[in-house]
Amino acid sequence: NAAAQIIKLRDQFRTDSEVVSAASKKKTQAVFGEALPPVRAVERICTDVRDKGLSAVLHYTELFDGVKLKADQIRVKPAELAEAHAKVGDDFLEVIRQIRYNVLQFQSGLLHCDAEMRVSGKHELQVRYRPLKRVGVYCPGGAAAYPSTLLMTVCPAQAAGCEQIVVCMPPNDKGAYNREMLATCHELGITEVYRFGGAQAIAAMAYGVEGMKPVDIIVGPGNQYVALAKKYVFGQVAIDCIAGPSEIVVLADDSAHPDYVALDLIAQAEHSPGVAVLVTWYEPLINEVQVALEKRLAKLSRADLARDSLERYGALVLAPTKAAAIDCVNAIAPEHLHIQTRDPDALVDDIDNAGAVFLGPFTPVAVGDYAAGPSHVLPTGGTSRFASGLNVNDFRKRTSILRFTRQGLKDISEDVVYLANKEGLTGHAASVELRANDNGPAARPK
Ligand code: HSO
Ligand code: ZN
Repeated sequence: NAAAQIIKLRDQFRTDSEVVSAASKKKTQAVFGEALPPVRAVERICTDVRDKGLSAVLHYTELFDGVKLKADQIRVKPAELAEAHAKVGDDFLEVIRQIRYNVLQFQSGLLHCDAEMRVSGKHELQVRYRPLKRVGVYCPGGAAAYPSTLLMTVCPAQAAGCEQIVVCMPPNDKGAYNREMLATCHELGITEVYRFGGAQAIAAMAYGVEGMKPVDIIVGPGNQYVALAKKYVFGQVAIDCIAGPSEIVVLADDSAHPDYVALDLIAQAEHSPGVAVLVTWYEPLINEVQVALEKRLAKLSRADLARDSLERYGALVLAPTKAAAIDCVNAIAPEHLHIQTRDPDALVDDIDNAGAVFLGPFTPVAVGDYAAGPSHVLPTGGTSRFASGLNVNDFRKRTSILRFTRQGLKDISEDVVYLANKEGLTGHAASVELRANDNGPAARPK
């Protein structure tokens, strides 16, 4: 029941996009002259950018971000990137380098290998992977600046061997005017950085605009408009996922330290909004965590944001049994699951749905968010039922390669001809029969 309630609360994010709320009315009335639900507003922005190009991007940047950019200000100049890098300080760069190393090492270890086999002992099949050529990374600049998100999106693409990586960030002090963000781009070797944010940035990357070629895949988190725009342009380009608010479920028993649990919940709740849920079958922990939350929130800089998330999307769930607790986690299918029990290994096999699982008291989600190696771009909103976190192979595509010999073709031809004729596609059948019945030279006679 608790799971059902949490899922309902969380689904609100999806249904919100289809209704005209007070907030969306105010926003869209001013921009479009009529009240639109977010999903319709995003459709308008994307088609406008597709049809009118850069002028539409600049128009929406002015209306939504309140920044009037000239065409020559949209791309961050190489000198600006170099200057940010020179001024940011060695401490910062050393951290970025170390994390980059961790992420590259992990992601490189995941690369799928090309494969080769003979099927039915005759024909030769291969699978070959190639990197996508041009990647678009979106980095949000709303609640905070996120150099970590640059690392967690750019490094997997680099491990895949992608040649061109483009970064779009909103034109503000958390985005494309932020020293750490620009310095991180420079450190990672990114030279194409644009001052676009929101749905207009996603559309610009998908369709291309004057001065910016279209990309093959768009990755990275963002607000509701960004998420809806990615959904809209999917098909024109690939996307990683439709990212919603951060989520954590802590699965704990009587061994869990209430302060540890409380801070893990707070850490995702401070994303504002963040979904933070404790599931336990040890009743006293509920109260203990409640007390610990109050104590910890009192000392926190983003306490108001965290408190707001916890009130709206937080829950402390008492499950009747351990098995019921596991069912609850699988039903929620969280982005992050942190197992804080005496023997986490004994539980992890029963978890079917989670973007990332953190085992034991010394593996807080924050280590995954910042430094461990797996990307922190993970499936949210219950999508870990079918989706996975961003990884190096998302930046590669697969091509199958086939080769038959004359005998191999003869052997398979009957099946092909039979099924092609059943489908009424006699041209298909004929293309095989011609060869199977031909014992002459394979090449055209000179
Ligand atoms: N927890 C976020 C990622 C993040 N945390 C960035 C800190 N910075 C993803 O769910
Ligand atoms: Zn986080």
